[in-house]
Amino acid sequence: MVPQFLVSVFMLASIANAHFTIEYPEMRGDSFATGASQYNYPCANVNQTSSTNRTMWPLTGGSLNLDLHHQWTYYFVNLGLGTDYPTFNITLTQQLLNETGIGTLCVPQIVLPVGVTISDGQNASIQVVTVGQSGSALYNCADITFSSTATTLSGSSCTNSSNVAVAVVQASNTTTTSHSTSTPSAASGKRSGLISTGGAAVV
Ligand SMILES: [Cu+2]
Repeated sequence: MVPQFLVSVFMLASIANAHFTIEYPEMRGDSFATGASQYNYPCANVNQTSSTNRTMWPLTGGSLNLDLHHQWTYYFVNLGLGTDYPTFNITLTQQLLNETGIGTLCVPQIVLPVGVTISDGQNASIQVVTVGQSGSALYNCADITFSSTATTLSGSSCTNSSNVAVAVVQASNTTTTSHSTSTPSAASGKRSGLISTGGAAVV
């Protein structure tokens, strides 16, 4: 019989090795380093320094590339305007998104919400939050400068792993008699199938 504490240690180790990284824009720093923890809001305890790298992002929004290490996650992207530790009060994910699959998730352009006006040279930070089955969130941040000459990643430089998919979480149909009475469109059929479990988490 395996002692319970050993099982716990192994589980913790596997959890710590997972988590996620922001591949683009460049992450503020190593959130796996000693003293950092992705469990820490808002930016995994990774501090900004005078040498903080800033990626140029187009004024209308830029690319986001994540390396995700869990079987599934909800994820959120928030924006904070300012140079030093801005508040992440602008959400860039207008809907609740459920990502499935371990690998690369690349969004060619995260479009800024209507009403958010950006000036050339504006500094900002991006916060990516993932939430899994336990309810505890993971955080990573990247620092950017909005620039009128910046471009988005395109084509082969921004593709998802073949096993990675994203579905918008929506209220499921409350009809209880049958799943076969409606004929979902080709566009919505597969995606809604991923999440039509009455609100329960999907692994
Ligand atoms: Cu993890």
